[in-house]
Amino acid sequence: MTSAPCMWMRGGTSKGGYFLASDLPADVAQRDAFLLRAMGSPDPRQIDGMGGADPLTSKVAVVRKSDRAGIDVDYLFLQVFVDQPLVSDQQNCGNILAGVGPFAIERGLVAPTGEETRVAIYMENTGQVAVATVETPGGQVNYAGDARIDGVPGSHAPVPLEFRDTAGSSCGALLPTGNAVDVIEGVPCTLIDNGMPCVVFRAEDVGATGYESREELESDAFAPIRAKIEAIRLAAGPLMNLGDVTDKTVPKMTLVAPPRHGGAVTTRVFIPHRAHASIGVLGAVTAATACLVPGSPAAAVAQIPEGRRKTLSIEHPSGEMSCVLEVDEGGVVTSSALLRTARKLMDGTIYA
Ligand code: NQM
Repeated sequence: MTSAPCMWMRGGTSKGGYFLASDLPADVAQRDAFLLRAMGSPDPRQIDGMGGADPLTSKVAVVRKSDRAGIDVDYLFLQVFVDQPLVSDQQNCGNILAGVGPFAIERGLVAPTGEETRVAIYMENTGQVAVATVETPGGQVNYAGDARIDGVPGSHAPVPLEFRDTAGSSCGALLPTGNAVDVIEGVPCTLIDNGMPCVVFRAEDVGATGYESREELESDAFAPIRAKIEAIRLAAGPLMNLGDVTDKTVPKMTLVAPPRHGGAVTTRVFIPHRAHASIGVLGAVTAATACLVPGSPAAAVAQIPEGRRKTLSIEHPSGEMSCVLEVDEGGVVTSSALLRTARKLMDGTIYA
């Protein structure tokens, strides 16, 4: 196969190609070879393809109509590595998820239901469900509006996302080791998965401040700290039921520090080798959840609002992401919600 229909979209703070499953090869090896060529990987500049030379812009959504009860569409997220010939389905992506509802309506997989259309999305990577609300005045997806998210210039139509039962999405349990704290390489860490496997530790415990820019985190001066963080990651993978994570994009390495702008906590995230320009959606939900784990490194630096419904503002290198968490009487997080935006950039044929 050398070409396929494809829509290029920004979803939250990420960007990538959205495909109908029926437009891609059913054979996984053929599909991945096609996507690598389409993105221009492996090549640090992705010069011969559509990828943006950054893991945040080298992403793919594969969408199909669902035959599951109460679900509109199934969404498979694929991370196309920039500089290695790898395509991974080993993580989810809540940013690319923001474009799935609009794409599904545009492609006729979901019928608009008035001013707004709720799209129930089964996330194949983790076997969980998200609900996106898409503005559809006059039966058309509307992308223009007043909603702003940090990390994206301008304003767009809001796409609220709701998650339930995300605990243990990939690791089998919220705290896969059963501990609030595990000490790895001498660093107290919380190994946690509330939608995204993350290792959460205090920035100062690895010699960082937690307030570095993306450039500083990726600079030569930071290399010894990155090496320490990678050693922690490789040790944490098997403890989190993820096996050997050498070639995987999880767990996400999440440095936390006290908030500086009135939020709940400050974060810097390695995903896992590049530093995130902001923070992932499910990564933010998981970091917020770590702040609620008594005795954890995140709880030690976080400012937590009162009440069963809490808005935790997660500070990151380009602003903040507000996560609304609902907790039960035992303090266990039962659902989360976030605001994203998405935009259709191109609809056409991609050549590989
Ligand atoms: O955590 C990047 C992103 C993500 C993932 C990454 C994401 C999420 O910002 O749900 O959105 O962590 O690799 O797109």
